[in-house]
Amino acid sequence: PINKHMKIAIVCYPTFGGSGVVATELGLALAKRGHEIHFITYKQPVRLEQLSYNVFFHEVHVPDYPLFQYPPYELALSSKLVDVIKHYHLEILHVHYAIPHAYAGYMAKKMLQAEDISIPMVTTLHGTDITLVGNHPNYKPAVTFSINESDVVTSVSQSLKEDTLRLFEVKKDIQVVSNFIDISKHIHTDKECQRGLMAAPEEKIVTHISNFRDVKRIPDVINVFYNIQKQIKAKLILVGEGPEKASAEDQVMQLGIENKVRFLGQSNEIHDILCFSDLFLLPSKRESFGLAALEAMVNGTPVISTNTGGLPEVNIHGVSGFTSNVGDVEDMTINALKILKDDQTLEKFKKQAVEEAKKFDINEVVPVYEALYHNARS
Ligand code: GMT
Repeated sequence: PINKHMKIAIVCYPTFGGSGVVATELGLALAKRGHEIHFITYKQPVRLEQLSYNVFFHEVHVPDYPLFQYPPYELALSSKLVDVIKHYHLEILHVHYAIPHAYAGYMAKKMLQAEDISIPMVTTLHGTDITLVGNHPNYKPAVTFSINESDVVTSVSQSLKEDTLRLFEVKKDIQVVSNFIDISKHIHTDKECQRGLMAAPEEKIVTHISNFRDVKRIPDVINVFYNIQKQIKAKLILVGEGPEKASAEDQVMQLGIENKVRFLGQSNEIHDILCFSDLFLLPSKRESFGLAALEAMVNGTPVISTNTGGLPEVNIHGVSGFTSNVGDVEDMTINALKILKDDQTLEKFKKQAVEEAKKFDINEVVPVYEALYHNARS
């Protein structure tokens, strides 16, 4: 039966990125439903509550040696997978991110096959593994191979499925299983949100959260805010760390808005921050889904984003916020001001954002993965 409890290995990146968050939340939800979950990665995932029932964490150590200019992580991961799968009699291997996880997973499967142990591998494509990194000629053959050798392939949005089929010669069927959110964890009442920490009562709070990579177009975030604060009293909160952060600090200084901008760095309190945010900016050049936008919406924060990739599947134009062409700072400013112009309109968009977010309820998505695992095993 589908509801039979399974023993599942989850491989993901343990960092702040969306793919790691999705993998961790999925594992925790599966554990709550009685499955035994084994996270296998190089560091404890940032959102992992280790003290949960049915949750195990196995750290991959990569021994260093002067000969290795590049420590062989895939080798260490595939060996760890073999050990853990054998020792705990795991039945499903779910890897998030094609490289190097699906690649290492394939090697683990082959090593286990030599010992007559078979385990199906489910690969979830998250976006950067396909559109940014995986598509690089140096990686393309390995990514194509890893996708085609997976037993089940899923993508986090319809748009990512289309990109994958366009960029790679994929022989496998790709199932869209959209990213999700645990709504029960994130519905706040106004009382709990500590706005006073960041802004005066008459100021609106605009927020951006990302890994500050080029693809997030941080200069657009700052330019849209610059235009907003010329019209209304507002503060900008920037959360995250990454290569574009230093130039973002310079840009803020050059525009002379440093007393209106707070850089908070990496944070585990993003839901508390989003709770008191009035608007979320995500002007990315590419985005397969935009989990940060969904996290904003569930906290009642409308979203101004681009219309690239999977973003229009999440942020519904005119409902949860607005979408614009990549780089169209003017249009994003106009849309932002449409939402922020009066409290009644803002309240309407906040409510609509929550309603849209509810369509991505984790309770709808976890059974889809369970069914998928079940089918992969039979
Ligand atoms: O956006 C990033 O740079 C991080 C990246 C990741 O691998 O964690 O995010 C990707 O996966 C997320 C979870 O599925 C998606 O919500 C993001 O849209 C996607 N990023 C891109 O496609 C650029």
